[in-house]
Amino acid sequence: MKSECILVIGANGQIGSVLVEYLRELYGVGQVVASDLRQPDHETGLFEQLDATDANALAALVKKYRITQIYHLAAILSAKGEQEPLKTWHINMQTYFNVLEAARENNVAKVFYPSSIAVFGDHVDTKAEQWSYLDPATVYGISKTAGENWSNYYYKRYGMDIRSLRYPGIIGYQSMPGGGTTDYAVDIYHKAVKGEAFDCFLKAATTLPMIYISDAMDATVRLMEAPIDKITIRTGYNLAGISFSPEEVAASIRKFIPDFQINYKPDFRQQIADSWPQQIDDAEARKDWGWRPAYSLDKMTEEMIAALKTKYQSVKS
Ligand code: NAD
Ligand code: AKB
Repeated sequence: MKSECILVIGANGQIGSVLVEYLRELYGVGQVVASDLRQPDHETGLFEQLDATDANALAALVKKYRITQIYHLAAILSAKGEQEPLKTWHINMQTYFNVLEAARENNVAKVFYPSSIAVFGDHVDTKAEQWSYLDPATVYGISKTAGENWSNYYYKRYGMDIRSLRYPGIIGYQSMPGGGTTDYAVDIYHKAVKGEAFDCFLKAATTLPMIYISDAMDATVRLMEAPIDKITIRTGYNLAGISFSPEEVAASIRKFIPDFQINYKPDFRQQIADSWPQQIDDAEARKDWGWRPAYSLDKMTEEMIAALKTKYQSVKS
């Protein structure tokens, strides 16, 4: 067991609730402090309520637990962010500045910053290369691009070990997404397993980059555990899993639930999706720290459906 003390900020969200368990298995239950604005539904280890916009409260937690690594997950995502752009900018940036400063002042050894495919915009035609131009169309994407640049600045200016992934849309059965444009790809499985038709807020052929939660966890820890000399990118690494459209995921679900039905009712999120690339080139992550995704669309669908069936059956009984 490694002697780390890890702080996860935004731990109750879609990624955090899975990542905390993953890190606790790896490092030990007592080595991971979960924190969030809200109390968790159930506590499985150390938890501290924290508003990460409060710099003093955040720094006090880092001191109290002698934190060695911070995973900073708190943010407002793309679709929700468009409802309140200035508030989104404030939360996404202020929380990150507080993390960077608390880490710098307290010699935190490593920081993880989750970036997103939302950093790309209209200048990417179909496939985003690592060094494609970044012209994000959403306030969320602008904040992620700025966050990446601040990560690089703190690395260069202060020598801090900050590592970052540009996550695609994350799909998992353990938790629900919190206001993104890729959320449909989680909701669709819940509706399918409950035997309900799904109203999709994107058009049938809208292809987006996605990744299964197990692959996302593997990539995150693989990046954070990589020897420091293997990390050549200090903004954010491109990361690819599986790209698919709503009609393709519906077809995959029908292999397991043949009568599944989907209707298309595009809303404001279509414009956000249209501004994002369809494919991601993650050659740098593969080369630098050996990244390889394990899940195909059908393999993910099979696992999602099996896990959600078990979940809903145990709720009934
Ligand atoms: P989420 O919305 O599900 O969870 C975010 C959590 O942060 C919530 O539990 C919320 O209560 C908490 N939070 C919000 N404001 C806070 C504050 N001021 N102080 C403390 N906690 C606060 O988000 P997620 O999907 O788990 O995403 C986690 C991170 O990964 C985000 O930075 C997001 O941008 C990034 N990301 C997510 C995806 C995805 O598909 N889920 C894709 C790309 C990047
Ligand atoms: C969103 O849709 O906002 C997120 C993301 C891809 O960053 N899932």
